[in-house]
Amino acid sequence: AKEPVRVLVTGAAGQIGYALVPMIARGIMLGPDQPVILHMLDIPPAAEALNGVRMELIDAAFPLLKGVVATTDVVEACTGVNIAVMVGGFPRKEGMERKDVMSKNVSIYKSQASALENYAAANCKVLVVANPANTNALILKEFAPSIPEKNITCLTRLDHNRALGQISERLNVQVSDVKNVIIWGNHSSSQYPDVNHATVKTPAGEKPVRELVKDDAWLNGGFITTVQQRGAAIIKARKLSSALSAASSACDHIRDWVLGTPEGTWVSMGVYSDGSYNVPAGLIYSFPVTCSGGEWKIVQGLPIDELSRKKMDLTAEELSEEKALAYSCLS
Ligand code: NAX
Repeated sequence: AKEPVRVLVTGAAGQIGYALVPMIARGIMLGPDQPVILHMLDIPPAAEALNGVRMELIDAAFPLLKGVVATTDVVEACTGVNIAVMVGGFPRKEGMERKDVMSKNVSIYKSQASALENYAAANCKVLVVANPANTNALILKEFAPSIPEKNITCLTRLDHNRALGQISERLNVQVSDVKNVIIWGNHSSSQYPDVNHATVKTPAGEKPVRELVKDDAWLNGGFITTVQQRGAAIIKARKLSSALSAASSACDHIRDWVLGTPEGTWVSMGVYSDGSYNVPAGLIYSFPVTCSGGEWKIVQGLPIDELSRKKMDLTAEELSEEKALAYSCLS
């Protein structure tokens, strides 16, 4: 039998946490033969709710779940974890300045970085979900220097999956037959959802999405804004932000990272830029990646047209500004 993997979920008493922990305990994240021990962290005002989640996990009698740590102590939460899914953060409230929200998250991610640095298992893989996801991940990287930078990522897989979903709806094809969309840049409305390399499996072989959709105005306009604004549309409809889709995408992100992407398929992940595609090095930026042996690699050599270049640069600029704002909160 496999040794259990310890998975940390911060903000576990929140809405995404509530959708995510049962998925992890059922093997959706790490596979149906991989036992897990869940570490759940939240803050003292949510301690009672967190304990309720712990009780429900026990009540669900998940065969793969070998233990639950539910705590408000960041050291206890981080100790020995192999995977850390960072969902906890300070949300933007009406009337708050961007700088004030940033400053709260910078201080949260700085201190949780130190706890992971000192107490997580060697080679711990980190996925930041909480917004501003890319910049929180960057702060975490800065303050956990002994964690390899390749191990620190942020979630743009939800945006990626939203793009697959839009193409599938538009063409009336199975979403599992659509692949290789790309989310470039920030997990914000400046992101660039790119279909230039995306394909659909048809009885006559793989066809480019552009050839099948036959509507470049939509692909360069309405499609992009729908994906960029989907989070806001969910809030409008549900009066709550995306939770089940965010949790499911977080499982997809970790599963593909650990177990590998299928041959010929890439996914989008926010990773530390090495300057690929002339994206400034030193930002956490979403790229197309393939994964194998527990490591991601940026897909190289894709041709980039002029429209794409502009959109990729625009979202990089926003990330550089966020980075500067985050650093200004440190001093
Ligand atoms: P909730 O407000 O329901 O839950 C957040 C939880 O985090 C709360 O239980 C809160 O007590 C806890 N928390 C706050 N500070 C903490 C700290 N210092 N340590 C540990 N826990 C702490 O929000 P939810 O809807 O679950 O969303 C969580 C985060 O995901 C938000 O930042 C949200 O913006 C972000 N999202 C990111 C997405 C992505 O694709 N990257 C999509 C979904 C989501 O909007």
